[in-house]
Amino acid sequence: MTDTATLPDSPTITPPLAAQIVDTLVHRIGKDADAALPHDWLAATILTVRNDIIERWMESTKAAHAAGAKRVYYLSLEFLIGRLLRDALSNLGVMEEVRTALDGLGVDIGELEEIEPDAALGNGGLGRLAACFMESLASLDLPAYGYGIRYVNGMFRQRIDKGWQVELPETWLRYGNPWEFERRESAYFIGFGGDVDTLADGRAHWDPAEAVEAVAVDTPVVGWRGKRVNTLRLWTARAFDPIRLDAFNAGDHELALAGQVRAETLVRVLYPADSTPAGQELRLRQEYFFSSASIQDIVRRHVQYFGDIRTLPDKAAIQLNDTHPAVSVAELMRLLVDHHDLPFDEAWEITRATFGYTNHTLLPEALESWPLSLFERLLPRHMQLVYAINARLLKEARAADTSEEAIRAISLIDEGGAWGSERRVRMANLAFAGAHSVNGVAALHTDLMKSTVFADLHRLYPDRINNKTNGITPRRWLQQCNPGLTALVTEAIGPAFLDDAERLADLVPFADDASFRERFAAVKRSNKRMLATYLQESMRLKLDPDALFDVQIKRIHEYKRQLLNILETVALYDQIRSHPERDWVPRVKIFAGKAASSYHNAKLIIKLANDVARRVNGDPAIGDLLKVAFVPNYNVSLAEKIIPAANLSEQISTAGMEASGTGNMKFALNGALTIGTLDGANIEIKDRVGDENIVIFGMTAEEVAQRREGYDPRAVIDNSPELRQAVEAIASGVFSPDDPDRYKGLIAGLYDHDWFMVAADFDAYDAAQRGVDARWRNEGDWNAAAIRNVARVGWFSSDRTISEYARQIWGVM
Ligand code: 26V
Repeated sequence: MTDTATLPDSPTITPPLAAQIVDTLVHRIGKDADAALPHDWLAATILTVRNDIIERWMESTKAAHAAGAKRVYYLSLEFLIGRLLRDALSNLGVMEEVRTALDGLGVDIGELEEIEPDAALGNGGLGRLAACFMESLASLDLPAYGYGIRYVNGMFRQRIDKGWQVELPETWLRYGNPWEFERRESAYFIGFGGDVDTLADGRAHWDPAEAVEAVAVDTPVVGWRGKRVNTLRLWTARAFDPIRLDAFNAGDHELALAGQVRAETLVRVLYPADSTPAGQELRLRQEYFFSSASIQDIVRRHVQYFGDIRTLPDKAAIQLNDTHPAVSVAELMRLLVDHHDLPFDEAWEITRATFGYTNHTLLPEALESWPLSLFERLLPRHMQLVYAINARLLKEARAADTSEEAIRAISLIDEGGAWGSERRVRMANLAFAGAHSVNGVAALHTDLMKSTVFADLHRLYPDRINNKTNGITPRRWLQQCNPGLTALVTEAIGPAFLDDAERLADLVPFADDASFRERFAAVKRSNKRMLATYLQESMRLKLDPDALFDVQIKRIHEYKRQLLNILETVALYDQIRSHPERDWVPRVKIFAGKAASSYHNAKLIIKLANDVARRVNGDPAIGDLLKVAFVPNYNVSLAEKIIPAANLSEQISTAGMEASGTGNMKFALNGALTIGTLDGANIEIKDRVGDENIVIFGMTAEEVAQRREGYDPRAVIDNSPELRQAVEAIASGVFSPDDPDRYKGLIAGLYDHDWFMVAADFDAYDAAQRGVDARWRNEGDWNAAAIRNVARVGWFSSDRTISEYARQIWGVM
């Protein structure tokens, strides 16, 4: 199907691709071309290209084995992969070939791409980063495995019903999943609860009360140019006894199947990790389930290939994606001490040398900890090991002359408060202690890690914290989602940037070339037209592609300040109504994002965006000067449609709160200007694109921290006529005539504490937006700035990020 000469061991003569697809359709799907539905064609196409992928996959695996290569293991409770067909075809370089073959069969490849389910096994940035990393690992030809959970229901599907978010289950596996391979032989025993017998030699025998079997399901991950194919190994759960026949025969059919149901419950649903810390026992069970299966698999592979468990750190680098897999530290210790008979100290050396830990948020409410009683009941042996690790850690701290207050902060155990709050196991401290590297995801975030949550651990281990600024894969986020821009850039500077995103810098001089600017603007306009058509069809909203497309798409969270954007929209609406004669820049405000189902204010913000949209869009006095769109069901595939069409990228979090952001990078790479605060990776984007090519406003993280002291939001609101007008309009029910009190509580929160400093940054934001209007009127200048963004953000490729991890943390490059 592809150039056969490059295929390992493939026969030199293969039937034409169209014939292969039809053959697959008939023999694998069991349908003929006349009876086939679009899903059948999709499955037949995937299964056909998969053959090529499988061969490369086996080659990659064999080569790594033959070389005795060190492997990277990326443990993550979330992988937000999205659709895979276009990614695979594009990375294999067979897109046109497959398109032509399907054309010949009367099948539109675009239609097939659209019906592929979007695999949403993640909440947001952390999960999407894991998916970008997997792609870059394969593209850089690094042998790597991703480990996670194969959720039957991933991220919920969002419907907007009368402006409210409604959550529906996403059934991405409904038609099966032609990308995956169940490996029934790769199965592991996962125990919970029970008792521990401590043996005389320090080892222990754990006798779990309950157990399930973890079964591997593998998905190939194709790197750029098909160089390498790695494995994403997701665990599913199976009961050891699929049915209790005694119960069944006694007529209790539910009890007979209870074990299987319990096992399936483990992998049923993805937790909304960004609402409240899931205090649920099930969440801890999920974490241990996938950690144990993954660590057992890694240890099994190591012993099988290399014989001696003591060389593990030379051959395996395990990266913990946040603290969700942190129990892996205790699990590896358990295997080394109890199963491989290593002395505790030696096991600890090996463990620390093997693990790296990445932190993705500093918000205190997001730091995981488990009630000690729950941890002990579910994982009694791990509890003992946590105590033993803690004793060692605190001994080291005391030897380093650490204050008692610092000792309390360093301890793996939160001793609980004076009000009888219970003792808890701190997963971030466990991950920190059990890893040789602890990294943040943007420069500012890493600095704040050192000065805030990990200050005392940092003093004890000053060399451990390091920065790895996030990145995104330019294959999905430029080449695949924006073929128009990719073609234009290739025409201008040649194809080198396809293999090295930093070569985009060759585009810088073209920002001053008027004819190139026009062609660039034409590509952007065509992307906007496509988005407008899509939104017209999907939500019956008519948009003017010549308006400024101003976009904020991301999880709905108060710290991300969608409310700031909505308030500014309301203020602008009021201004346009009061002064219709002025020369307004026509704008389309586009919002999309999901709110955790338990997060009341976030859901109210969605409703507010929809209420404002209804009022503004239906106001004849406004016409096309302002439109507001809340696009339902934000996911990876929707982002791929919206980002290439954006002119302005909203990255307006309260400074110090967004660890990095990665959407910010995607927009800049697609030629949008950023309006943003000095937060997360925005700072590094500014440093690269230059102050003149980004719109920065608002308080710095330091200023936010200082301002909290004595902050009086009411005074701020009263002093800003625009803000006050907007806030009062919302609070008095202008946008919710059916329920005038709807936003009373939300607005009262602004007056009362305004934790996210919306009021404090409002005037600066509003002024920055009017500055954006002024810039937009100078088309040439705007396009030049947009081109400079594209040219200068190649550094934010996840290839760069992964090479830094590879060299500085994993030792594999
Ligand atoms: C979790 C929680 C839980 C409690 C309520 C507040 C809250 C807020 C955020 C989170 C998210 C935690 C993990 C996460 O997704 N972090 C994101 O990781 C991205 C990749 O590094 C990064 O770009 C985002 O800035 C960061 O929010």
